[in-house]
Amino acid sequence: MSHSADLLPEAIRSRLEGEVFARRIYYLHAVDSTNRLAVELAKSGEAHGTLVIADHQTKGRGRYDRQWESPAGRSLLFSLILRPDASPGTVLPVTLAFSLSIAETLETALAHEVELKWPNDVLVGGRKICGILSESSSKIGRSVFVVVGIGINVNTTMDEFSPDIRAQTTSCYEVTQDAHNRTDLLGKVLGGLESTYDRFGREGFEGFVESYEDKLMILNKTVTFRRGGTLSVGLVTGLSKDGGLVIKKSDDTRVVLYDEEITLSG
Ligand code: BT5
Repeated sequence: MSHSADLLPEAIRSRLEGEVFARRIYYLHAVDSTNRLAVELAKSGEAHGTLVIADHQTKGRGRYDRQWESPAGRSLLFSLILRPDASPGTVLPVTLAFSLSIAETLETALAHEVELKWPNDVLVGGRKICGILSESSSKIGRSVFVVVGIGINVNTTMDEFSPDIRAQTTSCYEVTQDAHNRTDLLGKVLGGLESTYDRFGREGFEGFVESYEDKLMILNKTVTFRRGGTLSVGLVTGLSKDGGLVIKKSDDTRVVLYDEEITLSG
């Protein structure tokens, strides 16, 4: 299989639906991490909306130094450079709004229910199909840039994932048992992200809260989280207007999480 023909910039350009995202494209057959490269390009002044996309990553990044598995020729692996005209506090809600947008695009493409696990996982049947990693740089109260990195498992088969993640992972191919055209899917995903970004600019995150909660698979579920070195348990009751996860603890106190890892209890 030719790894790259379907993701070359000309093919991508022919599928673009929006006007700003991916007007400038850096395509790489292989790179360590599209996020790493996008951060470097953003630091040297690359424009808002620039797309960095690779057919293969040798050191795909997850959160907290975790790894993102990126078998060659199978996935969508890309990063967008954003230059929001707003405070660094927008990084979490933009990431959430983007994961909602990707979930909606995948739901249409796969004709299958797609769910979200706060903050950045997109799941089908409880298995992760897409992960998002946002990295930002700010200057006195203002984001200079945000790089949003997105990995979508498109035509990956189960045996291409390492054994330790197979049980929690899926791909578009595994869901529909059909190969998917990565460029078509990318065009749709980018179109959805651009209109989401525009709407976010007009309305903020508030307008996305209800739709996000509708897809939130941990809503009304008991989760465990670590805060200040202490493990706690509580019920997820929804999202705050700025994207925090609202939890009710057994003593009826309410906490809002912004950065903590959560796991489903029991
Ligand atoms: C994420 O991290 O989910 C963010 C992943 C972002 C990847 C994109 S690819 C393009 C761009 N360039 C980069 O270098 N990164 C971004 P986290 O929530 O920490 O999840 C990582 C965990 O998901 C791993 O520890 C594995 O358990 C699991 N995992 C790894 N590869 C996976 C895959 N391909 N599909 C599903 N789960 C995976």
